Amino acid sequence: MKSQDYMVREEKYGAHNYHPLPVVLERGEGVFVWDVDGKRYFDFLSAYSAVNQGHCHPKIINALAEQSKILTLTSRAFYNNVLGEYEEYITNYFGYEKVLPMNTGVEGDETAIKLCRKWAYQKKGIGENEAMIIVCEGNFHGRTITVISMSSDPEARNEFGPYTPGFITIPYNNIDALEKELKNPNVAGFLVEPIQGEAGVFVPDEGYLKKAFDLCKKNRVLFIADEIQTGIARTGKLLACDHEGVHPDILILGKALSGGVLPVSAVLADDDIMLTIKPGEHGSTFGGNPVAAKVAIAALEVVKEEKLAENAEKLGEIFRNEFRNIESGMIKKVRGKGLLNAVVIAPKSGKEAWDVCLAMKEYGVIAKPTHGDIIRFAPPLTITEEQLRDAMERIKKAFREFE
Ligand code: IF1
Repeated sequence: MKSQDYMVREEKYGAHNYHPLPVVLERGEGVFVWDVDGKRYFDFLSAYSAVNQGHCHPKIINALAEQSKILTLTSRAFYNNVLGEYEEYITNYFGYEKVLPMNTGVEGDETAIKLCRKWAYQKKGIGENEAMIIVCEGNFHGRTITVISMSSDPEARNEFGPYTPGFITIPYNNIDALEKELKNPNVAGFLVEPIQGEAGVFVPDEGYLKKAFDLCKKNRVLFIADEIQTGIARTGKLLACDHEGVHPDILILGKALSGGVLPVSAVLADDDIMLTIKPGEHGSTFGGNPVAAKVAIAALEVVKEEKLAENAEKLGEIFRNEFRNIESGMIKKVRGKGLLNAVVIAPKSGKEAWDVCLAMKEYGVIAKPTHGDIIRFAPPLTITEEQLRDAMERIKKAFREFE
C-alpha cells in the first residue's frame, strides 16, 4: 500500500475530527519518524509535546514491556505493588504531599476542577454550587463538555451546549483583570497554562505567573497550573512555573509524563486540598495502573538522566536566534521558551502556514499549523545541536520556496 491508500482508508472508516498533514508514519525513533515509503522526517511536533523523551525511548519501552508481562491492571478496588512506588516517586519529584493518578490530560483538568470545588465548600466555606473558577481567554485544557465550557474558542465549543456553569473568563497575561475578579468571594481557583500552547505559544510577560500566584494567595484562591504541554522539561525547566519560582497549589501533568507511550496524567497537591476527595468520590478504571506507573517512573528518570530541561533551554535559544535570521517575508514573529516555539506566518501570494508545512515535509521536517497562521515547532527534547542545525537548514530551504 502507498501513502494515499492509507489516507483513503482512514477517510472512509474514521471520524473526520482531524485534518492531518498528508504523511503516513509507521516508525519513530528519537527525533525521527519514517513514513510508509521509508522517508525520514524530523518530528517537530512531538505529538503535541508528548514525546519529549524522543520516540520509543528504550528505557521507557522496556518499562512498558516488562510490567506488561507481569500485571497490567488491577483497578483501584485492590492494592498493587507498583502504585505506591510511583506515588512516592512522583510526589517527591515535584514536591507535593499527594498525587491523584488519571489517564488523559483532560481528566487531569477535570480532576483539578473537582478538587478545587471540594476545597471551596469544605475549606473556604463557599456556598454549595456557588464556587467559581477563573480561566483565561485563549485557553486549551482539553475536549470534555465541562472543559470546553471554559473555552473561548468557537471551534472547540460551538454546538456542544448546554455548557457547564461556574467559570469566569479574563484576558490572558492581564494582572489587573485577575485582581478584579479575585475580589469575588465565590472564586475558588485560577486555572492557567503557564504558556498558552494551542493559542499559539503565547508566553506571558516576565513576572505574570508570580504576580498571579501571589494575588491568589492573598485572596485565598487556588493557583492551578495546567502543565500538560509546558511541563516535563519542555520550556527549559522541569516545569514552566519554575521559571518564576511558582509552586502551584494544584499541578496538572500529562502527555510526556509517559513519554508518549500510553495516556498517563497526574494531579498533585498537598493534603489540605487532596484529602477533600474521600474514597469512592472520584477515580477511573485505568488511573494509576501498574504499567502506567512503571512507564511514568521511567519517563521522569529519563528527564533527569539526560538533562532534557537544560538541553531544551540551550537549543531553544539557538532555534529562535537561527529562525530570526531566516530572510523571509512570511516570517512575522518567532516566540517561545525552551523547545516550545511558534512562528507566526504572514500569507504570501496566496500561500500560508499550511503550505509552509507541506514544503517543510518535502525537506524532511514535519510540523503542523495551529489556528491557521501559526506553526508550532516542538521537537523531542533529546534533539542534539547538530540535528537541530540540520533541521534548521531544511526549514530554511522550505521557506526559500516562497521567495
Ligand atoms: C487535540 C495542543 C490542543 C493541552 C493542555 C490539556 C490538554 C491538552 C495544555 C488535554 C491537549 C492536545 C490535544 C489535541 C491537540 C493538542 C493541543 F495544544 F497541544 F496543540 F488541542 F490544543 N491541557 N492538547 O495542550 O490533554 O486530554 O488531550 O490528553 O485535542 O486536538 P488530552
